[in-house]
Amino acid sequence: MRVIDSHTGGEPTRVIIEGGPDLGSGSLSEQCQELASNFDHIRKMVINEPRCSDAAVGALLCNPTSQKYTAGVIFFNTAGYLGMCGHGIIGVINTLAYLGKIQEGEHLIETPVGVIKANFYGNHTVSVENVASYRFKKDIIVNVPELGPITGDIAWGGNWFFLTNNAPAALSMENIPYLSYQSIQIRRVLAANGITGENGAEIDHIEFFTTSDSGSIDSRNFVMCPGGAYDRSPCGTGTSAKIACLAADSLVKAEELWVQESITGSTFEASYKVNSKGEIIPTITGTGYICGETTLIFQNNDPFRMGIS
Ligand code: PYC
Repeated sequence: MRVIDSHTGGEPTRVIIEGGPDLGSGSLSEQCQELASNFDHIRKMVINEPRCSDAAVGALLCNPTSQKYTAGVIFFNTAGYLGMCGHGIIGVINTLAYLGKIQEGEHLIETPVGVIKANFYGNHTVSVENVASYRFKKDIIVNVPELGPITGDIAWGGNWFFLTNNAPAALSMENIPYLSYQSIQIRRVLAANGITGENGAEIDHIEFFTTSDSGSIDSRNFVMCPGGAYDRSPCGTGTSAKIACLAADSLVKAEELWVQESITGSTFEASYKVNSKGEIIPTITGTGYICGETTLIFQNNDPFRMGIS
């Protein structure tokens, strides 16, 4: 199996370019179901240690349902499958460009949660016009052991987020282990109390946010992804969820620029427009860099052929 590794604002994406399973020609959510039901071992082999890690997001290129789409893509990580992945789309577009499969310009990419529009400007830079994003619930209070009451919003940006400015410590690199531990506690409390996204969907991303030290940056965040790894990038779907909350509170106007910084200091530029249905459509712009081209080898007698689960 051949993969290309890239990073977007420090967050890794691993794209399978050869040797992945054929998932047929159903809708992307049907193909994702097929992958999860019959080929979940492939996800584990590609993304789990020792061949990869908790920090990375994998991307399987699939048959799109229409020729107008440049590609279909299913994102996954060590914990399972992601509806969408903003940093991952930037990684996929840079990977396709590196392989000479796409040129600068607009590319429609199909994901299990909808079609997104990626604009490749060259020079590693990609804008992602995301799926419609919205705040589902405002000011939800959860009682977290050791922390007490934490107030946050539940929002959709292609994945489900609980967003709070009640960060348990400063959003700085030396606090990453503590922020990771407490964000996982919050996720557990949400699940234990039946607090979900719409239609009972699990809230699998927790986002702390605060102001930035830099005057040109609007917000700094820490995002805990499904599993135990934090996002090294500002998180495209998390920034979309944040933009949806800001729009709902009339704190950011349509087309206004919003700069989101990650815990590692990388940034995404964000803005939104309102479509004819009145929905918030965020656009996230960031850069991605290729950092590896690898043939993965799975020897028959390797006790960790399937990865460490
Ligand atoms: O950029 O949307 C994102 C993302 C989700 C999980 C990791 N990155």
